[in-house]
Amino acid sequence: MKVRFFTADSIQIAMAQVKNVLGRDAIILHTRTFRKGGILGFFAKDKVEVMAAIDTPVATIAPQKIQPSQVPEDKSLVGLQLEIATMRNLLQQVLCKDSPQVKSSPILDLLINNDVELHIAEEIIKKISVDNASPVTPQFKELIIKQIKDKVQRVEGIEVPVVGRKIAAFIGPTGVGKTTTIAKLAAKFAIQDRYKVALITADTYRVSAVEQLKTYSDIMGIPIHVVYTADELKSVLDANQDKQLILIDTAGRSPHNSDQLEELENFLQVDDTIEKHLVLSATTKYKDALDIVEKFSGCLPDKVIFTKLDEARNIGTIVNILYQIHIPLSYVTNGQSVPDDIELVDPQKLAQLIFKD
Ligand SMILES: Nc1nc2c(ncn2[C@@H]2O[C@H](COP(=O)(O)OP(=O)(O)OP(=O)(O)O)[C@@H](O)[C@H]2O)c(=O)[nH]1
Ligand SMILES: [Mg+2]
Repeated sequence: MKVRFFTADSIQIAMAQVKNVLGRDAIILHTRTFRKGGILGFFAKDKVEVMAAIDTPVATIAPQKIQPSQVPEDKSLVGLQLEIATMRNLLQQVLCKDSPQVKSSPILDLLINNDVELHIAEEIIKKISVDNASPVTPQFKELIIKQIKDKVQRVEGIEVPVVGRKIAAFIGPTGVGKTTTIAKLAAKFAIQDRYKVALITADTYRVSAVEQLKTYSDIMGIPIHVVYTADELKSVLDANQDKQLILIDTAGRSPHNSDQLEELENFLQVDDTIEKHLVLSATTKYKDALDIVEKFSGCLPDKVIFTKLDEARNIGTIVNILYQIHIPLSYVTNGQSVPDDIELVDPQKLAQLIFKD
């Protein structure tokens, strides 16, 4: 094995030198970048050093004998080959990233610009078996929309039973739109569909929170109950047996406050028929949204509502969440207007928003 070092201004130039001197079969053993030249650190240039080797003697270089000490004794040949293969892979990855010859992928770029996570974008592209360099044609757009649409496994809004009643609670972090969403749904079910509806608010942290829902309940002529404890919730539920739909508002909880989350879990355990809608804002960054989903999972949410689609730059967070968790969606909201800005999720319409610009 012949080992040589090559130093150049870029990895591409160094690799060209490796190919020229050692030929196409050369193996890359190691690469490093370092700064060279300059005065007191100024004007120094980035340099790349590549350590490469070839198994057979090459005519263009003087024969060199490798000392046995250069090969670690405790390493088998297979071990060394594996190590070399790993290094070669790593280097190829670096080259693929930096090399201008590598074809860019317009579809990948498009998904990533829409804040779809890299591995999810790659998964989508793999599924539609598109060539890396393909432009974003209408056909590919349709295929991507279909992929995303298919990830919306189920859509289940609030279904009021013919006999008995439905109790739905809305949980989630602060300010995502829980109370506003409840007001929109209350208007739909009580005024439009003429069901017997009652509201309960457990958000007693702020006086204004109770006032907020009370204002809507007054306008719509729907009864509202304020509860401070789980026992009070139980009594109010017992006293409202005649209602067909009961909507429960809860105080926004920080996903990082485990005491608050535990309190919410216990509160909702009062009645195991309570359907829990986790409310997430489409404007939340994906990692934060994932954190929220994980932290609220103790409350066993049944469905997810995405709010503020009108404010979100894209639906990247929604797509990423759909690929990470398998939970039915219920509603999306797209504005502050009560009662208009809410609709049941339409998977096709939602998926199409990936290309809204
Ligand atoms: N743009 C937009 N704003 C919304 C939407 N839904 C709610 N909002 C606004 O978001 C703000 C917070 O809404 P709330 O309903 O009070 O949120 P919340 O989750 O109940 O907040 P807390 O009770 O404090 O946890 C209000 O200004 C709403 O008008 C929506 O779909 N789009
Ligand atoms: Mg609220």
